Amino acid sequence: NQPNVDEKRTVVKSNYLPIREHIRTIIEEKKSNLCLSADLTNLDEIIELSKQVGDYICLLKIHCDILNDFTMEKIRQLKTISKEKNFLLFEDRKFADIGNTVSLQYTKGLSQICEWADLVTVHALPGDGILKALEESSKEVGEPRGCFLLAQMSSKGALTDEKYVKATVQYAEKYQNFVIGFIAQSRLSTSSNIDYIHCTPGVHINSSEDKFGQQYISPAEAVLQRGADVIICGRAILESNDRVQTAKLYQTEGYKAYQQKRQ
Ligand code: S5P
Repeated sequence: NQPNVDEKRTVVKSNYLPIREHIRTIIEEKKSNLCLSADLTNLDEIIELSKQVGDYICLLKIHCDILNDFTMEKIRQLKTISKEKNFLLFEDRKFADIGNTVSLQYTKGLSQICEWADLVTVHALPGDGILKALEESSKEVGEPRGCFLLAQMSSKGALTDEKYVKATVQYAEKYQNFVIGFIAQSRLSTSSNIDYIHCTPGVHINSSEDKFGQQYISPAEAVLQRGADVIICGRAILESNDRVQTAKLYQTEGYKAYQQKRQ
């Protein structure tokens, strides 16, 4: 006998912290505000990497549509590691379609994202129906789910001007249970006192840009000047000579700034 949706929700309430609080707790417990952006094309490699660096990160972000070897069995293995190592799994899907379509993209297809991704990214561009659809779909699984709204992008020429950012924040406030924070390049002012989690990508110590318009800042700048809670690092770690040591370095740098900011 499968529990019905309401029974599943009761289980959620008793077993899990709300997701925003959960992330803050992980950050404090593990002394890490590092999100590793594991932009690799092989899920076996991500699984191995997550075992090696899992202790030093609070979130693991992937792009499941670039994986050559995606299977639900493998993604469940990654999920098990995320629970053992206490980080959340984050699919950077950047949903950007009408509500009905995103809800299908979220729950169906080969990757069934909603089943395993604690967090996803969503563009505000289509209007707030996108959030209504994703939130409704997320309630069908027996675990808490949340999203980050993309408010500002790190890439040169991004069209996310002030008016767009303001409207994005308003959507976040309307769907404050599902939208747990923002992908942003600055601290966004909100009219509520919700402690939205701000994640900042485009973080690299040794580089200032890539050849396609990505723009980088240091972990300290991201946290102290731009107001990030979580730093998102990809190639800075993936392309280093020693991924584990470099992850530790970004963990240390990021958390030092996080503590400084919260004092
Ligand atoms: O504005 C953004 C938003 C995101 S989610 N800029 C970004 O770079 N990202 C993602 O962060 C991007 O899709 C990639 O997965 C990661 C940055 O990778 P890096 O290798 O440049 O650190």
